[in-house]
Amino acid sequence: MKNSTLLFLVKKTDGKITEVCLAMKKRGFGIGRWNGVGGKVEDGESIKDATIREAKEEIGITASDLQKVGEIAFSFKFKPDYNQLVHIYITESWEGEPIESEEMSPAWYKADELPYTTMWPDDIFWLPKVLDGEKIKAGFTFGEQETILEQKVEIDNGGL
Ligand code: 6U4
Repeated sequence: MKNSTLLFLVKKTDGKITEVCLAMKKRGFGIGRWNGVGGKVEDGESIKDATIREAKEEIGITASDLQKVGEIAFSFKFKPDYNQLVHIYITESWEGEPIESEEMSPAWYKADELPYTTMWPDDIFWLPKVLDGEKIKAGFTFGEQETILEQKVEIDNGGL
């Protein structure tokens, strides 16, 4: 399965995540959905370097101090080319302000008011756990029209 990355910039208050930067995907895979920033890992590139590169390309910031919070295997029953293992990170550290690119348009949301109905349908099953400080390992299988056919979400605070 090919590797891809997903990064959420977060702001904390008293140690708790209170704000999350999402970005609207303007083209291609996932168009019309709010999500973290990220994309495919290129040959010879480390997963962390890919995460930093994609964040720069998509919203113009230079992220550092990435915290790995999850891994999710996505299978698309009718579009196996889309199958991917997504490596998920959060960070409170970056340089620059998120800005719009050709690919994505960023916005800040309160952590307890994320627009789950215009996000990937799997997000509601794992992102609240991540924002609560848990680490997860998960798997989702999508059917036609990106509906969830199967899912498994495990808390994995030791393994990542
Ligand atoms: P190009 O070829 O530049 O359009 P690239 O930016 O490399 O592609 P893209 O946009 O295909 O990659 O990356 C997919 C992004 O979507 C990654 O950040 C991972 C994320 N992603 C994929 N399936 C997801 C899902 N079911 N739920 C989710 N994020 C998903 O929240």
